[in-house]
Formats: sequence, structure tokens, C-alpha cells
Amino acid sequence: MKEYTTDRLRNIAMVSHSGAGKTMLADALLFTTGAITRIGRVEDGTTVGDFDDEEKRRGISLSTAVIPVEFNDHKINLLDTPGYPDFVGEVISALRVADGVLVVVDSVAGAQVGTEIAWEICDQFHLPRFVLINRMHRDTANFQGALESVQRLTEERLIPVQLPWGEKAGFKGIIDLMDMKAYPVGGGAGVEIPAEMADEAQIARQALIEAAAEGDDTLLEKYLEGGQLTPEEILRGLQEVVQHNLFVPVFLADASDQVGLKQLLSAFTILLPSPAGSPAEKAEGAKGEEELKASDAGPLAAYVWKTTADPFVGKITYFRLQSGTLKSDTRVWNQTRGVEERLANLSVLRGKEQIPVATMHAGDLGAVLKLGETETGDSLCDKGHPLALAKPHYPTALYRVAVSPKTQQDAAKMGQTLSRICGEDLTLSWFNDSSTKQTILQGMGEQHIDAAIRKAESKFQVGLETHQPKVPYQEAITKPASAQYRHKKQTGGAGQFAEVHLRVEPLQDGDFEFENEVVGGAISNNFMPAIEKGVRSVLEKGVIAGYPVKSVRVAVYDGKEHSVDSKPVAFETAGRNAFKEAFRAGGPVLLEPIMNVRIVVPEDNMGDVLGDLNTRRARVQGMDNEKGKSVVNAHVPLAEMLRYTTELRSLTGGRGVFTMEHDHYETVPHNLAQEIIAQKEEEDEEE
Ligand SMILES: Nc1nc2c(ncn2[C@@H]2O[C@H](COP(=O)(O)OP(=O)(O)OP(=O)(O)O)[C@@H](O)[C@H]2O)c(=O)[nH]1
Ligand SMILES: [Mg+2]
Repeated sequence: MKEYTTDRLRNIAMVSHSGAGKTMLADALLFTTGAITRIGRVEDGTTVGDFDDEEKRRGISLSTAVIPVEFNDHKINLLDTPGYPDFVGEVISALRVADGVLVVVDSVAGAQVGTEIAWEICDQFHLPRFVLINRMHRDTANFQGALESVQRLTEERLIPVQLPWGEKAGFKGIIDLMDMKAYPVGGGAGVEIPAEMADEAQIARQALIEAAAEGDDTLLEKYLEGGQLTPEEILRGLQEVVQHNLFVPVFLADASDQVGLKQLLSAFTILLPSPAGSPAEKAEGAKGEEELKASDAGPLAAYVWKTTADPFVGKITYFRLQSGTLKSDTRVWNQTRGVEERLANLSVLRGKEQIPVATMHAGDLGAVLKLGETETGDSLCDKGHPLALAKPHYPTALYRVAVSPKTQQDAAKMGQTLSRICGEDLTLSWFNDSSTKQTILQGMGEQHIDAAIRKAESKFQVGLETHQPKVPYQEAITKPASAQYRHKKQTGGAGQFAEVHLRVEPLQDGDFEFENEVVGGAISNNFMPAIEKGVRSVLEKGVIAGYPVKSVRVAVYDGKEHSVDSKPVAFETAGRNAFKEAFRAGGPVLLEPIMNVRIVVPEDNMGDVLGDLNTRRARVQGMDNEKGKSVVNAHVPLAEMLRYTTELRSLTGGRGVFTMEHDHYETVPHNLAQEIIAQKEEEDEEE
């Protein structure tokens, strides 16, 4: 592949609702530029973007693929993101390294849930964007309807740059308002705009010029004084209004008809910024914050936006070279982990194809193989000029499962494999939950977790099973209580004798306190650690339902010992059992984790969502409105939220989103606590 300098690069993320045609479009753009000889089909698993077996199996993209398209002496790095909401992490990672966005909208369905979610994430990155009304060549395509449905998503004004030439069964191609030509389906050369479309095209062209005039004051002045803007002025004006997010140009295309493709590529190079045209990135340097424009002249700085484990070539690290230039075999410093790495086999990726490059210029998206420790989100730089680039915010996990290994061999590799999978995807995480003794894998939804489990099998040959995660309940007491326990074994062999009198009290702050209040030497001090050990051995295992004991103060205030038979082990036993008895007498309760949940839904779903929350023992903390959507803040027990991702989607037709974070613990209602305790007793009997 040719070497491209920064001004000749365009990094464009393609986002949309799942199925709007991004992956197919990428193939059509490669085909129309001669990079591939046939347009692949998602259904046959023959596209460049969906190269992963799991993607082929499901017929959707699961991770972002980089697809460089060479056009007019430019390299356009398309980032083909997954539209399915569970894989939002991949969209965020792609937007982090993009300079522009193409929002693809299905011409029949118009803006859908995924479009809305993608649009909102793009707003967070303030990236200039295009809208593409795609798959125009269908009987039910509705350009105007699709346009209006997108306009409802934003205050930014949409401005058509093309019009459909005929529609539905009569779709003949597109009218391009930039060069005022008509382009027939099949990708032929531009022809004169047919008479029946001339007026409509003229009016739309005028609107486009008016939008361009807002690009800067001199243009606007000239335009308002009735002056004709030159084609260069129109282009310059459009660049301004697009790159400052004043207007969003709207394009049309149909990949299988190859119509509108070259026009789209040309607009990418003319209207969207190169990395050098994008705002400088802030980086943390040794002497504080530094501004890094995408320039070869700047210090070496690269951001790792993605890492994957390929069964054949091993680990692939994807990065955006924000500043400086790179050559293969360069030694770089990983500022995030404080290690040196060697960038062997510097390459660019096109789907799964690795294309070696000798030199990489600032702003480009590259990849290297087999880095040792570098993970997604890391910064690479020169050791002599340390720089850390910003990592975007990723949403907290919404869905969790308990995982267990299928076989002994799998058990040995499970931890490492989970770390590798989670190292690739920053919306996935795992941990061992000491309170439920389960290994938890959490992510954005069922599909997300399922894809991760399959990846463990297919890429790392580790079989994992998933189970419903247990809720990490806790046990606590509600009132002071005391108990005495005598441990006596004085029949045959070494005798054991210990008697412990202790009191338990609820503790306001902290999890556990142990006090020795024995006076008069009823128990020698050297047995105190054994008593405490006995009590602590219960804290993990629990008393009433097998959950960790929290917030309890234990005071040993009396006891008895035997000059011969008293030993630490005897006092450990006595301490353990005295504590259990006192705990049971202290009005023990179960505490459950309460989540702080924020739900954003369209107003018309609000009633159902509130009704549903009532069935989940939720306490609404507040309601609000945001961009025409209703927002509910509520405290909800985690036990009621384990499947909420899927349930909210079905309740709101996929239009509801939520975030949740742990907030505090609260007493489980008595009847529910009884059920949990009974279930635990059943489990113990089965063991
Ligand atoms: N006939 C026709 N079918 C298309 C076209 N574009 C997409 N499709 C079909 O629409 C379906 C979805 O297309 P994809 O390219 O996978 O859509 P996507 O936006 O990548 O979807 P996600 O990867 O889930 O985000 C596939 O079955 C495609 O074959 C097109 O231009 N013409
Ligand atoms: Mg796709």
C-alpha cells in the first residue's frame, strides 16, 4: 500500500442501528475502488469486515474492523463498528480514534434505536458527521421519511447533498447537488439532471448554498447581498459548517447498486477533516498537560484503541498514531504500564488482512503483532518524552453471569483467559466474588457475554459454562446479644476445655471489631487470638445463609479455662460457637446490595417502566426530562436487576437504556430472607 501523509488521511467511523448496511457498504466501497474484485455478502460470510467466525455465524458485526479505502490519492480508514447495542464498547473505541462519522440509516426503517444511541455517543465525541440514507433501491424506501426521522434526533440541521432520482420501484439513481449531475444505478458516469427533477434539484441546491454561506461571515455577507458563491466558496463554506457541526450533510447510496459510492468517498476527502484538521489531543506529559496536533513533527504518541487475540498470528494491537512518525521495529515506551515494547511488523489492517508498511505518518491507524504487555487504552510514546493520551469513558457493566470451567484443564486456564478477553474489550470485566464464591463475568448484555464465552472456546480453547449469578448478600445483626459456649472434650487422649462468654453488637462503621473485656484473668490473654480466630472463621462463611457477616462488634467478657486441657484449638472452637449462638440471638438479618439505577426511556414508555419498577421493589429517587426523553433515578435491589438489560429492551422495544452502580446495602424483607435462608439449607443438604 502507498504511503499516505497526514493531510491525505481520513479516519471515519461508520455507526448505525444493526443491519443498516455498514459492512456491506464497506465492501462496496472497496469494490468501487478496485481493492476487491467482488462485493461480499454478509449472509455468506464473504465480506472483508465480518471476518470473525462468530460474526459469520451470527450475520452481524461483533467488533470494529478497520477497512482502508484508497481513493483520489487519499486513504480513508473506515471503522466498521457493530450496531448491536451490547457491543457499544467497540463503537466508543472506534469514535475515540476517528476524525469524522458516517451515520448509516436504513431508507425503509429510518432512524432506529441503534441510530439514536449511536448519535448520542457521537455527540459526546463532538465529531463532524455525515448521514447516509442507505439501501435506497427498495420498494418501500422513503427518503423524506428517513430524513425527518433523523432530524428528530438532533438540533443540528440536516442538509441533503443528494436527492433520490425516482423512488421505490422507480428508483433510477441519485441527483448530486454538488456537481448538479444525475448518477444512474450501476455506478455509471454522471448525466444531465432529467427535466422532471430539475426544479426540485435547483431548490435543494439553493438550500445547500445557503447552508454553505453560514460557513463564515464573508461568505454570508456576500450571499445576503445577493452575490453568487463560487463552487470553491461553496465547498469551503460546507467544510466549515460540517467541521463545526452546524450542518450534517445527507447522502444516499445503495451498495448492491453501487450508486452514490464515489460521491460519498469524494465528500469524505473534501468535507471531513484529516487528522491534522481535527482538534489537538490533550496528553499528560512529564511537565503537565501538552496539546498534540496530528503532526509528523510532534513527539511520538500513539493511543491503543483495540487489541485482539488472533488464533494464528497471536495478539494484534491496533493504535492511532496521534503524533510523530513510526517505522517498523521502533522501540517505544508504554507509558501506561511503564514497559518498553518493540513494534515489529508495522502494518495496517484491512479486515483480517495485514498490509506491511515501512513508515506511518501522524494520524494514521496502524497495527503491530505480538506486543508483550500493551492493552487497550494504553499510550505508547518515546521513553525520553513520556506522554499519556486520554482513554474514553466506557459504560459500567449492566449484565453479569457466573462462569465455571467445563474441565480441570479449563480451570487452570480460566483466569488468564478471562483477563485476555477483558483486556481486549473495556466493557467486559471479571472478578472473583468472595461473598458468593463465584467467578463473575460482566458486560453490556446477554449477546455480549455469549460472544465472550464463545471466544474463550474458539480462540483460547477454554470451555466455560455460565450460571445465574448469586446476589452477594451479607449477614448482620440488629440488636446486641450474648451467648456462652463451653467446649469440653475430656474423654480419652488429650483433653480439650474452653468456655467463652461473649457479646455481639451491631457496628455503625467498619465490618468487624473484636474486644477483650475479660477481667480477673478468667481467660488468659494468650487464648484471645484463638477465640478471635474462631470468630473470624465464621465471618466469611456466615451464620444464617452462608453469606459474609458484616458490621459486628464482638466483646469477650468472661469464660473459663482448665489448667491442662485448655488449648488455643479449644478456645477457637468455643469462640466460633459462642459467636454463632450470640449472632442468632442478635436479630440476624440479610442485607442486600441496592443499585443506583438511571433509566432513560422515550416518554411513551414511562408508564410501563415505572409499573415494572414497582414489581422490582424499586424506590424512585427522582424523575427528569432530557432531550425529550424521560429519566428515572431509582434505588433497586440487585436481585431484581439481574436480567434487566433484556427486560428493559423488550419493555421499550430496545429504546430504553440504563446505567447502574452499587449504592448501599439494605435489609432484605423478612419473607424474602426466609426464602433465601431456606434455599441455602436445601443447597447444604444436597452437598
Ligand atoms: N440488497 C442489499 N442488501 C443489503 C445492502 N446493504 C446491506 N444489505 C443486507 O442487509 C443486511 C445487513 O447488512 P450489514 O452490512 O451486515 O449491516 P451492518 O450495518 O453492518 O449491521 P451490524 O454489523 O449488525 O451493525 C445483510 O443481510 C446485507 O446483505 C444493499 O445495499 N443491498
Ligand atoms: Mg456489520
